[in-house]
Amino acid sequence: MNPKQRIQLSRLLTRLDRLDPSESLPKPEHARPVGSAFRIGITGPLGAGKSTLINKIAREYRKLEMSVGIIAVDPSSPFTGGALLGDRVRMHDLTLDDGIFIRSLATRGASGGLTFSAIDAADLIDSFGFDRIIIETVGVGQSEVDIVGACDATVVVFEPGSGDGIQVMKAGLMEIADLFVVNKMDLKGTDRFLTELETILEMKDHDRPDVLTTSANLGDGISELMDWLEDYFKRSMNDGSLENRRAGQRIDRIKRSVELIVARKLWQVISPATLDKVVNSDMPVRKAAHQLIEQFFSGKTDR
Ligand SMILES: Nc1nc2c(ncn2[C@@H]2O[C@H](COP(=O)(O)OP(=O)(O)O)[C@@H](O)[C@H]2O)c(=O)[nH]1
Ligand SMILES: [Mg+2]
Repeated sequence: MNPKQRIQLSRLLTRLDRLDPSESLPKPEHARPVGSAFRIGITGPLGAGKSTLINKIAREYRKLEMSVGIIAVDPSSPFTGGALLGDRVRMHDLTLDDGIFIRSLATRGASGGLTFSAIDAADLIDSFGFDRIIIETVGVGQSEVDIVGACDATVVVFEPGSGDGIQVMKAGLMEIADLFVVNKMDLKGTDRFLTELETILEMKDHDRPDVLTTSANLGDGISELMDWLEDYFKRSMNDGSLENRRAGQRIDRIKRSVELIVARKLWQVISPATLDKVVNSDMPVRKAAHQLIEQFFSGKTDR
């Protein structure tokens, strides 16, 4: 990616972040159809080593002459200023590479929440011709889980000895993970954690995700992780599961877009006075909402 394209992409991403859901972003020059990049969603608790892993993965892709777009969804993101200094230093040489593009999303954006902006951002980066897109989220909240669930492969990273096992179940990470990575294998307590994870996985009734172990800062297990990712990509492309998964994601996004646009339009035509009247009535909340919606769809609005 040349400096001019880099600037163009950065500007479009900034515009995207401020876009109203009913507007569309202009198509960038020479845009490639969206969907060519393989998208990897990486989530897990803060400090598990996700950024360190992503750094290593990105480097491996560069060795294979593939370009990588990285989206970090984290209010305290290490990829921009203001965050953890150590992380920033780690990412530093990556940011000087032409084949790497890094973007942080810390705000909710205008266009209907973090999930929406993150996936739209991935589309945009994809259209600029990147081969791989990696999205990092701190995966405990619902929108973080939604984001990585909207990728082609979902990787959940844990560090042993932090009592995360229970969190896996609570946060719904079991359901979305295609792969569990147990990082920091150089630390104590890894065996116990692996046993605990196995126990949890055995209780699962649907497809069991694979488990890999790494020590990201030492570079251990990275080549196995790369093999897994590329193999997963090939496999899901060949057996049609990638296509199915993307089709389902597309339906979800279109539905969500419709909801956002309808809500936006509704508040444009229902006047504050009408809203006031309903708010100040004794009507139950749900009934009040129904009344506003009926008014909207009947077209008998006051603006
Ligand atoms: N001992 C050990 N520390 C690691 C490993 N991977 C990452 N770390 C350290 O763990 C801390 C958090 O890593 P980071 O990648 O920022 O975690 P994130 O919050 O999940 O993105 C940093 O100080 C890393 O250097 C590992 O495999 N072993
Ligand atoms: Mg991080």
